[in-house]
Amino acid sequence: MGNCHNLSNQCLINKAEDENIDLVWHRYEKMLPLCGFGEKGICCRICMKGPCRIDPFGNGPQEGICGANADTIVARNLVRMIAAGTAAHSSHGKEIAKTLMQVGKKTSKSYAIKDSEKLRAIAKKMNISIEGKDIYQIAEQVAYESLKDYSRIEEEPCTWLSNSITPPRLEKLEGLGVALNNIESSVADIMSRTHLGTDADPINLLLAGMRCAIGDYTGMQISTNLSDVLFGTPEPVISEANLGVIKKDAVNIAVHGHNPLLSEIIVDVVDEMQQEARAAGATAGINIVGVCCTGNEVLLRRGIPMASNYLSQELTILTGALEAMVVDVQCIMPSLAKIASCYHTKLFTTMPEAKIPGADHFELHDENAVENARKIVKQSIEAYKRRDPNKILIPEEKSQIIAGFSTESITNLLSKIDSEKPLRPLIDNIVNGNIRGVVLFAGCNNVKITQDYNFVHMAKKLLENNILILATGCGAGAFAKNSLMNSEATNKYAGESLKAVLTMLGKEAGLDAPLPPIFHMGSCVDNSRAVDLAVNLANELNIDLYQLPVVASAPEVMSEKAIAIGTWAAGLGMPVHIGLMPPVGGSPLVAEVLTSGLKDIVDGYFIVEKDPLEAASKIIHVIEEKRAALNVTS
Ligand code: NFS
Ligand code: SF4
Repeated sequence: MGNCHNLSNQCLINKAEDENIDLVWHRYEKMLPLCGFGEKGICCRICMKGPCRIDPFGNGPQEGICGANADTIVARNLVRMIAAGTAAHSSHGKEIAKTLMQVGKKTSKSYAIKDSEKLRAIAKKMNISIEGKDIYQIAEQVAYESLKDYSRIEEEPCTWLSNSITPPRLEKLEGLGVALNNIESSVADIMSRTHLGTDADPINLLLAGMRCAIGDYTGMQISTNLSDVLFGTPEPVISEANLGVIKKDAVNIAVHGHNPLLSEIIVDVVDEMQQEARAAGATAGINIVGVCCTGNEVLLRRGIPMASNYLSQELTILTGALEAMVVDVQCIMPSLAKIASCYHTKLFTTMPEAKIPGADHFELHDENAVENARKIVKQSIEAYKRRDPNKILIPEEKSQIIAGFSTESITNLLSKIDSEKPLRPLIDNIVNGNIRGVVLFAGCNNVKITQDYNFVHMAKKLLENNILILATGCGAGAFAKNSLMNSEATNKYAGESLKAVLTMLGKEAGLDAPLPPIFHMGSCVDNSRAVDLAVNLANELNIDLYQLPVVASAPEVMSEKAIAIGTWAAGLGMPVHIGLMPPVGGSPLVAEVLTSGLKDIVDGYFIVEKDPLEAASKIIHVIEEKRAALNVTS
């Protein structure tokens, strides 16, 4: 089977070729060369006089039929990407808030409050009085106030924005008119102003894009915090990652997508159905594995192993040992249906807004969630009996991981060292230079880059330079799969002073080994956790976010959601590294604003660098600059 070693993921790509199955990499090859106009963002399909495209070399048309030039077209396209990303993330949060509302009203059949302590803390943060209220009344009110962030008419900033960032940052965003009052109207505003013949000013468009992206951030805060209330706040947990977590003798079910409303229920019903699976011949019972951010959600809260991040999702089916893939929303390749049809694998869609031709649709509503989850598991057990043993090839690769680094779990751990001021030990170690700075890795995989390569190579260099890493989304998936989230990785890759800190913290945690050098904070919406940590640090130091030696990075950026995240991260003051140029190259003006002009307005800005080692060097440079400005250069 070609040149694959130790049954690696590559073996499955070879297997696909042997079986004449196209995977994402093959489809990419067939797509080359990619459309240069699209890549530069200078094609416009906004009205039917077009499509129009601007000649980037200056020989052909320099304006569309309506007169829109490259700057207008690029800015319009970009902010529409932000709007789509924001819509995706924040509708996820809205579903969670609506579910919490039902729980509060005691009308939910499938969900309950798992973390009432967090619920009370949230109420306090939202200025909701809890005097004399029971937990359900508090839940209802928290849900109500959160849902207001999607519907507010009054011109005041969203609650989850104003209660979660530093005071100077809020003031700055308000001054710029980007501290939005309503997430959904910020999306609608983008669609409206980018309609033909409305906003033609690239700067005005970009500002609206920033406001919408801040809405993306707000929706993430809601997603993370209310999910914690319903499903529990993550605590450190040991698990495994990579395709090797798929078990030969188990009924393997992958949960894929983003919203924990589905995957939590699947995990719940599995316990009662283990016997049935064994009776069907699966001696190892039922094995749930995660893909993409839904995978991250159940990994952090339930210790469910992670099979794959975005780009290798198809490979889970190629193992021939996956009975079912259950998907909810976002980042699900439609190709899964066709690939599943070449195997015994069932593909289940579960959300009304995300159907895939060829999949079986079991819609998950509060009234029937448990019942439908059981049906899905039952059909997966049935599928097990149809497995073709000749088609099974499970890679051996898997890594041990420690995940579950919520802001709360990090703070709890630190409070063992200083119970009065838990953040102090972290701050002291940043100030004395043992930890030079912090990089938050987020975002996707992109087929334009060898999967996980940039994440891994950047991380190794940053760790060597005593920079602590936080990770979410498919970035976290990349590190988990590549053995960078365990104690051994600290010993192997962390610079001396970072290693000493992590070893000390590991001891405090009762681990007898260092903490991992990269903290897995969760799914993409859990970028809010990293912001919370940074905001707490900044508040403790009485400074604003941009002054911290903190940088965000999405080296294999791909989705519209990632564009939204990058934009708000810059809006909150962070330098944001991205490994690929977004489709803005056709407007030197827009590109200049994003990589430089933005800095004067919001302190944050984009650094575009594809080469991982070069990117790491640039980040280190920025971190040292920030340290110097803070006067902590030791
Ligand atoms: Ni984030 Fe998570 Fe992954 Fe990218 Fe998609 S799964 S929400 S968008 S590809 S990191
Ligand atoms: Fe062309 Fe203008 Fe229509 Fe876009 S909006 S397709 S640039 S005419």
